[in-house]
Amino acid sequence: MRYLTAGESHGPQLTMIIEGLPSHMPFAKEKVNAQLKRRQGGYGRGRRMQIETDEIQIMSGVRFGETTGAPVALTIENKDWTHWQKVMGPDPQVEMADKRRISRPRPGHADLTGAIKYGHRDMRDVLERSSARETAARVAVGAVARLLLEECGVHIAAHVIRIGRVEAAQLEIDSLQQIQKITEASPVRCLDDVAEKEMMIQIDEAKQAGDSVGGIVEVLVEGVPVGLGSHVHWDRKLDARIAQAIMSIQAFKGVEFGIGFEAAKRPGSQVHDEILWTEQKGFYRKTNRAGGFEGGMTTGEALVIRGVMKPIPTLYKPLASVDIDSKEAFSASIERSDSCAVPAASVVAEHVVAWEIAQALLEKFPHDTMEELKDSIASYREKARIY
Ligand code: EPS
Repeated sequence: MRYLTAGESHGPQLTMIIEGLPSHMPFAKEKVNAQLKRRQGGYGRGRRMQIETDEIQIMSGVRFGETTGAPVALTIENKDWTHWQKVMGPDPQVEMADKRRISRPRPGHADLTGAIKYGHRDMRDVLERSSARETAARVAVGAVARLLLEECGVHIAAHVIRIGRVEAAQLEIDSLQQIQKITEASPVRCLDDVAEKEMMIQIDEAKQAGDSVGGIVEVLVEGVPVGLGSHVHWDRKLDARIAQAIMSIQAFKGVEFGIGFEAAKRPGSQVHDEILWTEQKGFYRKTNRAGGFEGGMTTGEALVIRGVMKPIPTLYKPLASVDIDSKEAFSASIERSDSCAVPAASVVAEHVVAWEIAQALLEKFPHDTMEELKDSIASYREKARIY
């Protein structure tokens, strides 16, 4: 299974093509739209999100509420396009193209490097595609993967564990449904209601100071069968592929699994997870410090994946930069922006992970039809239990 996305932040639409889904997968458009709505929210978002109402249009591959097995093409309209038609249209319009030309690169963005690499004198041609608007496309694609995972008994949740200086307390919450319920009601998608308030103050302070804040999100996945991914070759290791997926989210700078970087500080006896067995559960681990992976394969334990997002680099507080025409120093100009997109990024992280797991599932099990996929997963799960 594979996908492609296309679309600029202020172009007419985002376009997604997913190829390789099984036939007869129930396709509830409302479920995809509900995920898109979750991504649009969160405390700290800017004015653009008041303009957009992200919803998919299904262009192919779905009939009477089910996939046919043909490529699924989806689009999301950019409502802001109405303000940008003359600047972002495909036809030559020299006058208007000049009007919104960007010659002043913003520190921390792809602007300058992308312009040098692709030979653009107008850095709008870089920023329009590097914009995090593209994460709407990836949530749509991940939400489709999630429809498949749901059918196969795999469930995902995410929460925000840090914003700026504020860290959430580690709370024992017993089910993913509970995590989903609490985060859905939290403006910063945090489980700890004391930290939540401090996080919001932190975002307000950053906004007032013309600054931005980053944070850390954690994704949890349950119900993943043992043995997705592979130890036999570097590019088949599923944790490595998930790491790439997380790192490819705009502004993400690091990723961890389980206890992650903490492993460097502990002796081996406090890092590795002891193996146990019962008739009912089959093999399982006493702890899950590995975050659900050994040898690049899923162990059957819950996946625990964290990603760190840097503060958004579009600042009201100017940073020094150099104009590409005059080569003179200037203070970066003010742009409309979010002051914190970490809560939204936790939703994006859920969906890029969903895609990787769905893809790994389809690599392991036959899947021309949904029935074939579900039957082979069920018999493999049973074999693994009594192995
Ligand atoms: C973004 C800048 C802002 C954000 C945008 C990402 O958009 P604009 O330039 O139109 O004000 O709102 O995020 C989205 C549009 C979105 O859907 O998340 C950027 O430069 O990355």
